[in-house]
Amino acid sequence: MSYNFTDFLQKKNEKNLNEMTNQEIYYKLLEYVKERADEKTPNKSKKKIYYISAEFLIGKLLSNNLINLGIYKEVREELKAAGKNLSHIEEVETEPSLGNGGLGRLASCFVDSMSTLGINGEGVGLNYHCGLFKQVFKNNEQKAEANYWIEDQSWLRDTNIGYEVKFKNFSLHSKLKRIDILGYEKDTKNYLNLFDIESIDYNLIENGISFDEENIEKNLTLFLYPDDSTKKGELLRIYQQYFMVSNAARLIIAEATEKGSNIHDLADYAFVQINDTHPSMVIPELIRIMTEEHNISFEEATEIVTKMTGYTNHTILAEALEKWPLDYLEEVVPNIVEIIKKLDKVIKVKYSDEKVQIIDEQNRVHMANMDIHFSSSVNGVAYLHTEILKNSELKEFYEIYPNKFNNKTNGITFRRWLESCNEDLADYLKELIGTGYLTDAENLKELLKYVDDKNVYEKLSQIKHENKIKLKKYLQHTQGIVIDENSIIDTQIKRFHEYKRQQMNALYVIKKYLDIKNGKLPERKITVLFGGKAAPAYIIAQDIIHLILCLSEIINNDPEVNKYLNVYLVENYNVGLAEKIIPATDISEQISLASKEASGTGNMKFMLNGALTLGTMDGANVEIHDLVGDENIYIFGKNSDDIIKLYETSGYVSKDYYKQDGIKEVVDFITSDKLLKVGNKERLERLQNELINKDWFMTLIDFEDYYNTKERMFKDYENKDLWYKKVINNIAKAGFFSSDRTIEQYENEIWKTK
Ligand code: 26Y
Repeated sequence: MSYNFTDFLQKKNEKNLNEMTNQEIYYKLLEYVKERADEKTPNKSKKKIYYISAEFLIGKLLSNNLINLGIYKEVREELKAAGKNLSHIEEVETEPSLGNGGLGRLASCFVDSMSTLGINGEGVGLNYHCGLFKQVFKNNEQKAEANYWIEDQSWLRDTNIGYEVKFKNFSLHSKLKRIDILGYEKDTKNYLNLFDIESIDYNLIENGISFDEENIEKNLTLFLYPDDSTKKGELLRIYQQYFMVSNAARLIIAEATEKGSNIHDLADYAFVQINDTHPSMVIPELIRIMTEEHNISFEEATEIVTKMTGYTNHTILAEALEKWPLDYLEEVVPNIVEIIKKLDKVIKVKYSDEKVQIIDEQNRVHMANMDIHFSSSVNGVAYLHTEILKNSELKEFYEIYPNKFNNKTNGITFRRWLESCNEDLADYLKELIGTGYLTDAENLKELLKYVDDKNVYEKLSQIKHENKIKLKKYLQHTQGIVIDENSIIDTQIKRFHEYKRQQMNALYVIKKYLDIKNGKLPERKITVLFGGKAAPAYIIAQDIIHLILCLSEIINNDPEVNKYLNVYLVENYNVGLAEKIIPATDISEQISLASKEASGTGNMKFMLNGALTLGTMDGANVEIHDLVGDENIYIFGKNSDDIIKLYETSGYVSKDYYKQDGIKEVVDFITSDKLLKVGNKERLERLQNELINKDWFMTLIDFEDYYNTKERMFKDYENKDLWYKKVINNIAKAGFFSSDRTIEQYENEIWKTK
């Protein structure tokens, strides 16, 4: 029954493979994979999970789908026989940019795992036509351009499903687009449901990513919520969020009704996981539909909705917890405001504590507070993060609802983050321990048998070296960057944010540069790689990007220094680049200020691909540390208790640290003549001033420990046996971070579809 790609082409009377261009082959593969996916039946169970998320950072899908269909190698061989190279064909695919970073990538790993585990669970989100901006560098600064990723032929499938969504001044008709989510070697599949409008108008885009923000009927799904620093930007986000959840609510009710629900029993048919507060309006929207259209009382509707929803928190940063002004909501969705006010009243009657109110004294709606009161589960995304939620950030809520709080440590799909991105390592693991780890990642522990085997060290180091060469070729050909495959590769790739402290890594680079200039030479060349975008409205993050680009210009062009140190910030970091950079990396930089990174998932990807972590005791680093032990990870810096106390007592004064030996000189270099010659004075001075006089994320407090720990790492790297023993320990313990484990916990402890 099963037919290969060549059979498919013959059946369609296509040209021979060797006569086709890579582009033509890509589109034929797309068709072929879609046809193969048609053979799979959607998962079925009475209860279905709706994972609603404003972001799904799915990455390219061709190779992942081929792997999940179990035909990756077969197709590659067919192409090879015709003189074609699958990896060149993969380059033809555009990368959807339906997300910012960790939260969106997590949602994508989760839909992959739900399909792989045969859980009836689907993603629901929006089909942003230009998604997140494309980053380009000009004059050592970040510029934003529109990223048109949707082509005539794509993984999106049209459906006949669509609903009427009513706003205050107009209605919009939605159109549902779907992407198949294939499980790993499964006969079943799920969908990623992306709602869209048909009236999108690309002509609204003026230049870069600026566009007419008021023309909602034509811009609703044009971009991934771009700028919330203005009222217009915030209103657009409210429109997007309501459009997303109103459609989700309609879909849920339609699918449940079809299966026989009378809506009173909707909680037996559906569970909604709310990914951060962006989809929170689904709670009042479901209550509104039940009361207005199904004759259910407000009390009963509230009870049903509470039972069928769960809220995941991804941050403790106050500025990321959404608080919508009531009058903004009035302007867009007055019907929802009525419900929110009723819910607020229920809480005001029960509790007097201002901290747990839904509507505060300034008439702002705290979306997270509404979620916590009116859902049945509240979870953090790593052990430490959940503890901080319970004991400090959401303490008042934890006292009211101790049983709602639970932890679900994040995970990553090993199909993409090992099998697909690091084939050589995956093949070698199979040679050593068989294929058991593919279905139960904990089986990676069997690698520990080889922890003292020098042949294994040798082979792992060869694979790493090969991956460095592959990365070199790729970066050379796409970005004109030439890295040295014999250098140690030290990588920090993630969104730019002060709490993630790329600025601390930049200070390290300055110190290393000064060391080299002073004759203190590293034993081996160091390549420092950065990648990441900064929100267009986030000035200091742009300044940090500017500093790194200036440093890279100076260092890479200085013949005295560039033999020992190279620094690159790759342009337009995205999922595809991560897949190439991670397998080539030796040092994984996870250096957030303790308590601030909820989990991190890059840390898990690096560990699985044989890099060692240089990190603070933050997010999931804490669990990596617990698993591998002190000797297999490089931990530095203050811990979260100390940091939380410092914030409470306002006990951190950056200037005190600035004055210390070894720090002042480094910070002063930011506005040295050398840098000002290639950089923008205003940006560099602003950043330096920030570090000396504010430093809200305490860069300077951890700098010395960071520098010393990194030096120790470089020294250990020179002892291959020591280093690769640690690498094996890391890969062997990475099984815990499979998103299959995370999803099994959601299923067993919250969703219970089976
Ligand atoms: C409100 C709006 C501006 C907003 C947009 C995007 C707020 C937050 C976000 C994205 C947050 C995010 O990506 N959080 C990350 O979630 C990951 C998955 O749980 C965590 O690993 C990571 O620590 C956290 O920063």
